[in-house]
Amino acid sequence: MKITGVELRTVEMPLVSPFRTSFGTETVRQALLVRVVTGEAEGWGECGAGTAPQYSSEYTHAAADVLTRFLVPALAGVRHAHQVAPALATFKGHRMAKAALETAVLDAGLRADGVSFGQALGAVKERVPCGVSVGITESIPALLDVVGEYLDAGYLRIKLKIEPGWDIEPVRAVRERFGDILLQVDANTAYRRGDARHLAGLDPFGLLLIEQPLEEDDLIGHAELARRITTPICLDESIVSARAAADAIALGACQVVNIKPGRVGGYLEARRIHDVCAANGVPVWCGGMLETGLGRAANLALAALPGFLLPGDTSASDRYYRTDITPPFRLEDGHLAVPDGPGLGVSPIPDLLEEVTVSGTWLPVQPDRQDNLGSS
Ligand code: NPG
Repeated sequence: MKITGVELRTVEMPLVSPFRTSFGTETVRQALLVRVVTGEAEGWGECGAGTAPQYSSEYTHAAADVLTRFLVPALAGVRHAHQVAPALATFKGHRMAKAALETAVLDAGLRADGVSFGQALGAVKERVPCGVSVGITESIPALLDVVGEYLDAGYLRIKLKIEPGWDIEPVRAVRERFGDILLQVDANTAYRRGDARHLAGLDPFGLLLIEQPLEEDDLIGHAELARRITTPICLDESIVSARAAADAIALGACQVVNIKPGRVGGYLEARRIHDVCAANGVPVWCGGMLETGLGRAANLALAALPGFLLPGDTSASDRYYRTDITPPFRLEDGHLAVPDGPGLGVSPIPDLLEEVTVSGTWLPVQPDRQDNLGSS
């Protein structure tokens, strides 16, 4: 499979409602889409980076820049998705940009071979149970309304975003109103080691987990916290690779892992993390970064692997966007279907994609020496 070139496209899509977390509020999702063109097929990848470096150090413009200057040129000679990460390894960091590129190469290869993402990754389910992530709201009554709507829609698990000043009381209110639902919280690094006693205040509420309470480089702090609270700790931002997952587990820093392919450099590394966690008896679930239908399709395939034992942040298209750029993913009985067509199994609808595109660049991939010798 020879890669002819790569198109980078920035899209901006209004969210159906603002999404507030401890690191900021998003009202419009700015996403960088990557289209890889080969002689046989095209493939798509979506970069999880947001407008500003607040969830991680990556952001859309930086991702476009590193792809243009370094990552796309390094594809010369790459024939297969498994060769992408080694070809990019000389460049530090930028995992979300690397993930988008690897995903697009993988998608092109799988479409050419008529194999779905799910088949390629080792999916064992045709549909996956879905949760929903609920942002910080202006008041507790407003939160209860939002949670009630999501439960009525059929979501099987609720995740509440928390931060200092918005933690125990919202959790208590949701428990009191909705009883024994599957409930978890996500702090996005908003707490410090000294907050252990305060966080133990969440213990009586029987949460599935607390996600990333402390800073991403504080594995020891998480291990200490795990000894002081009974709510299981799940790591997100800290887990940037299979080795990081193995270290966190060995240190006792987490009992559950959130896998986001963008955060870890792609679906191939995401699968390795799944394998490490499964080997250690650690349940995993699939996180989300407000993806369009393209990223969602791939996340659903990953979430269908056997170690994904908890519902993920893989919500239906209408939880995010009035109009998605792919045919919408719809919740049925609390589940989303795993696409089974070749590659991602979905493609952007050209007119809809055009409407939300704010910029685009075409980057030809130079043939390398091997190409000139005629190998395929
Ligand atoms: O359903 O896609 C979704 C959102 C889930 O809460 C969610 N994502 O911190 O995990 C997170 C958060 C996020 C959103 C992270 C945007 C990064 C970017």
